[in-house]
Amino acid sequence: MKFLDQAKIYIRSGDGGAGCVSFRREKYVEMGGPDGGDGGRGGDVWAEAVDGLNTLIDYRYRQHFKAGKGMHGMGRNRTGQKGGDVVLKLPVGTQILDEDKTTVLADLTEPGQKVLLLKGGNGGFGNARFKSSTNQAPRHANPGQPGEERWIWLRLKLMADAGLVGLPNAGKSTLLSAVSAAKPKVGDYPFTTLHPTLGVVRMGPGESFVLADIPGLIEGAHEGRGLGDRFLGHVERAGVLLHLIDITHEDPVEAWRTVRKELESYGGGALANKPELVALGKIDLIDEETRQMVAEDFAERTGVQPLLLSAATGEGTRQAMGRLYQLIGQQRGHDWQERRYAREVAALSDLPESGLPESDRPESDLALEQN
Ligand SMILES: Nc1nc2c(ncn2[C@@H]2O[C@H](COP(=O)(O)OP(=O)(O)OP(=O)(O)O)[C@@H](O)[C@H]2O)c(=O)[nH]1
Ligand SMILES: [Mg+2]
Repeated sequence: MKFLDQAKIYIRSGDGGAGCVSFRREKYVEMGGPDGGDGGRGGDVWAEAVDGLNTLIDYRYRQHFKAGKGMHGMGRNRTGQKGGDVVLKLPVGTQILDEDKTTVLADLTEPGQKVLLLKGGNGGFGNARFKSSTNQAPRHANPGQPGEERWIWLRLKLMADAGLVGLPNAGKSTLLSAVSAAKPKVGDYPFTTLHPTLGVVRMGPGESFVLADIPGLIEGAHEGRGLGDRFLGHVERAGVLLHLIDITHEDPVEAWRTVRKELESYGGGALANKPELVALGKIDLIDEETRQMVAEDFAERTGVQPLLLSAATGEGTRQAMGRLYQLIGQQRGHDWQERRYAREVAALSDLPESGLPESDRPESDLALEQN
């Protein structure tokens, strides 16, 4: 599925229907009086968060959404029918922003959450409403109110529990594919990953967390270098970060500092303050003794004790996931897993047997059990 994390769309609520001018006309009933009905209300525009979506790609192909108009009122006191609503189905994690792209109008963080974006216009009163003792035959009805319109931005910030960050080629995507059933593209060149991928890491029965792999960061990413820092939004909601560094990098400390600097320049410190786990990866490429030396040197110079792992052989990956899982728990409070699990079960019960997402098939546990 193609990935798109922002889209600009036009929305319009329906016009209200006009009220009607009509008089009761029936055999043997003289001067039947006014019986013009009210116009129907215009349709509303709603946004709803739904599970099972993780891209806004649908909104690239269609950008205009208009709710239905209310029908006009009719004689014999018939009210016009209400216009049809429009419900925009959006992935959980979508923010709705004003046209200026800074004011947040709504943030959809829970599946099923529904917000009213534009209200339909009211229908006009029919002439039956204007009847009074002094005017028993009003020849007057109201027009319906027009609907409202506006342009809005949709911006998706994926809902991950932990985010993978690091320089390009550090091995982030390889690690994600080793610990989850996700299959991100892996390549021996920088910027293999062009958009974020989520994977479900299973820790035990009913225990799992979502790990997000994003494109690599380079120095100056916050000024738009490389792929820039625009994908960092996808780890903004994560509780913790896993910072992966290639142990064969000529200076792992320098690599760490480069990425830290980018994290600090992003969004007023939203990421720099998150708990960060540092791991030196690709340890299969060097011998035991050198690994320890590099790790010690790293700890001495930075004050951070790195974990050691290899996504290729699986060494150390299980421990790293365990540590991450523990940190997420501390960050999110004791019942976060129950809340997540309940959500997952609710999402699955809506799917037909063959429609299970890949990450929920039993094979997804294998990668971890092998370690
Ligand atoms: N030997 C060894 N090679 C690895 C390991 N992990 C990743 N690699 C290799 O390193 C290269 C880069 O891996 P990716 O997973 O694409 O790196 P990335 O961090 O996702 O890179 P970007 O998407 O460009 O940011 C690939 O050739 C991988 O096969 C590992 O644990 N051991
Ligand atoms: Mg990658």
